[in-house]
Amino acid sequence: MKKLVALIIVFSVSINIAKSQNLLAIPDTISGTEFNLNIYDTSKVFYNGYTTNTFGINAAYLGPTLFLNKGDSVNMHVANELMDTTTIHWHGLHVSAMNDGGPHIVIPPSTIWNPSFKVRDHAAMYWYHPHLHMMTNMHATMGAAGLIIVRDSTEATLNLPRTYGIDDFPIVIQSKCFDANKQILVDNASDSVMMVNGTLNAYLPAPAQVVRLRVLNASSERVYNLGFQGNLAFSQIGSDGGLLNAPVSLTRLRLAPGERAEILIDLNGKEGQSINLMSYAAEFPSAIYGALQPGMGAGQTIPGYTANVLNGQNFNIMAFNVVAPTANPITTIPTTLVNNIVWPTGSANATKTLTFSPVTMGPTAIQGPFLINNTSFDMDVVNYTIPLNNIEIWTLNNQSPIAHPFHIHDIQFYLTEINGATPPANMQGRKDVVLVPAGQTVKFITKFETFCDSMATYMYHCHMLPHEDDGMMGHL
Ligand SMILES: [Cu+2]
Repeated sequence: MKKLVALIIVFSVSINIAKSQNLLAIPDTISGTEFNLNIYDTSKVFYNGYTTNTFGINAAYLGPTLFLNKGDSVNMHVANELMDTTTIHWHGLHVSAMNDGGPHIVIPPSTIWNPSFKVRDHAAMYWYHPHLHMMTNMHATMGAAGLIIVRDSTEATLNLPRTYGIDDFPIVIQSKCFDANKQILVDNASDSVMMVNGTLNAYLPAPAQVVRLRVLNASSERVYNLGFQGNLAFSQIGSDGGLLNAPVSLTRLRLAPGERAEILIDLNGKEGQSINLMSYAAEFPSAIYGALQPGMGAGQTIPGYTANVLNGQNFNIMAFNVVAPTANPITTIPTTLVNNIVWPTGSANATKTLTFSPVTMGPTAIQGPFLINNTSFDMDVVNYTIPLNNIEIWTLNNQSPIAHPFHIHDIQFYLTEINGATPPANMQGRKDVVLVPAGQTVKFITKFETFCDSMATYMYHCHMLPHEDDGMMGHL
C-alpha cells in the first residue's frame, strides 16, 4: 500500500513536471481617482533558485492595472525610486502633451511626477510604460509597465464579461531573453522565453462560459500570430482604443508590439479541457520579427535570430484549463457592439506621407537604425506642427525590409487602406498602433483635437523598442 501511494505521488509529480505550469499572475488593481505608482529596483524569482533583477511598479514585475472611468478627473503620482531617470507614458490615452509622459517629460530619481487629467477615452485597454529617450527598451524589458482599463457608459450597457480576474482577464504577452544566471538581457534577438503577465509557462483556470481576454503584446520586437489549439474560433470585440462595431470571428489574430485586442472565447461545455493559446508563427510571411526570415531576403537577418527557437515556429504561449462556470455566466456573444463614427476621407484638411527606410541598404538593412523620411529622432527638432482640429490622412510607406508597428501618441486613428485594399473588419476600429508590412503602405485618418501646446510635443514612432531607441521616432 505504501509502495502504491509512493507510486501515485511519483506519478502525479511527473505529470505536474510534464505540464510544468505556473498559475497565471493577475496584476493587482487600483481604481478611483488617485493613483500612486512607485517605480523601483527590485527582483523576482522567475526560475527556482534564481533571483532575477527587475524594475517594478508597486510589484516585482509589471505594475497594477489602473481602472479609469471616462469623464473622471484623475491624479497620478509617479514616484521614481530607480537610480536612473525615467518617464511614464499613458499609451493610447488622449491627454495633453505635458501629461503624456514622452521623452521630454522626465522623472529624475527620487522625485514624484504628478500629472492630472480628465479621462476622455473610450472603454478599452491601454497601458503605461517608460518612454525615456534611448532607454525605453531597457526600462520596459526590466518590467516597468502596467495596464489601464477604461470603462464607459456605452460599454457598461453591453452583455459582456467584465469581472476582472473572474471572466475578464488581462493577458500581457512578452518574449524574454535570460542569461545563464537568469538575468534579463535587453536588446537581444535571443528572446526565446515566453511569459504572460510575468508568469513563465502559465496556465489559467477559466470558467466554462464566454470569457473575455484583453491581450497586450508588450514584447520589445516580437509579433504574434495568435490562435487557439485546434483552431477554436474566437471573436475579436475591441482593438487598441475601443470596441469594434460588431464582433469579428477569427481563428488567427496578428498582434504587433504595442497593439491590444479584446477577444471573447466561448468555453461553454468545455469543462475539463485544456486549450493552449498559441502563436502560429510558422504561418507568417517573411519580413516580420517572428517569421522564419525576419527580412525580405534570405541573407537578411539579425544576430541571434536564426538560433532562436521561436522564430518561424508554432509555439505555446499559455494554457486555459476550463473549470466549472461561475454563477450568472455570460453564455452568448453579442451581435453588435458600438457605433464607431469615422471621419469621411473628404473631410481631411491635410495629408502626410511618412516613409520608413534603413540607414544602410544591403544584408544588414533589417538591423537598423531606421529613419522616418530620411530623418532620425532629434529631441530638439519638431518634425510637424499641426493646427488644432486638423483632420489628416497619413500614409505610412515602409521602404525597409522588415515590418514596423507604427504608434502615434495623443490620438486614435481609423485605418482606411492597407496596400490599397480595405482593411479587414477587425482592423476597422480605433487604433493607435498599426503594423506596416515591408514594402507596403498603410493609410489612416485621424483628428488632432482638444490639445495643442507649442511648448510640448507628442511622439510618433516604431513600437519595436530597439528601433524606437535607435531614432525611428519623431514629434509633433
Ligand atoms: Cu521598427
